[in-house]
Amino acid sequence: MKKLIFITVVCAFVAVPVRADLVTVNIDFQPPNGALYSGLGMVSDSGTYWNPMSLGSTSNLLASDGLTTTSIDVSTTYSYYYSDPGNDLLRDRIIWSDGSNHPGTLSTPAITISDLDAGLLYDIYLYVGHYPQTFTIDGVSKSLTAAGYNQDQSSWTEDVHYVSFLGQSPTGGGSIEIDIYNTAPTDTVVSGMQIHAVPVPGAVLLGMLGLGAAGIKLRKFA
Ligand SMILES: [Ca+2]
Ligand SMILES: [Ca+2]
Repeated sequence: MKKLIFITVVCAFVAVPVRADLVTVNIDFQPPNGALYSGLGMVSDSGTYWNPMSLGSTSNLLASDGLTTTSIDVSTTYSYYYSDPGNDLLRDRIIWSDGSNHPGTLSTPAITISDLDAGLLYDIYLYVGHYPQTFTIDGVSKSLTAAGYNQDQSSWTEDVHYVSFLGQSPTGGGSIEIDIYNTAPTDTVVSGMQIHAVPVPGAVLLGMLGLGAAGIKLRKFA
């Protein structure tokens, strides 16, 4: 019986497609030394750590546990930043151009995520306070209407406080590019981003098949 339990445990570990690199990386875009958000986003992940990021690029971002160093790098072409009172994620942002109103201003790509695992898919969540925005990934555009700076995570609503792009496939080089357009006469901004790795559907299927095969073997042992 002990042998059977041992085999069951081993097969479970082999079959379930848990990967150490299935991480979530959170970024709070803000001025240098801004008020760093700590808490949940809208991704299904219990981590509460958010990497602070201002202009330029940041390498080897920490996972949402605040401890694990990832390979993931982010660079932006934003050129300005600003902060208002409110929720620590939504209240501060980086801005395309000089912070005045720039209707129709386009930055391509505004954000480049690189050194991703080309064998995984990624859910990308983008957060903004106050300013309506349109984000585009791989030819698909999503808009948010934005609300004030003060609402906390329990009130965040898709297409108002954030947009999500699920199951994005990186390029062969491991990159995902994000464009930003402003659809109203307002600043082009971003306040936060979550990058959440998910297994490709085929890997899940293989895992289930593996578990099924293990079950057949176990019945033979019994
Ligand atoms: Ca912040
Ligand atoms: Ca922010």
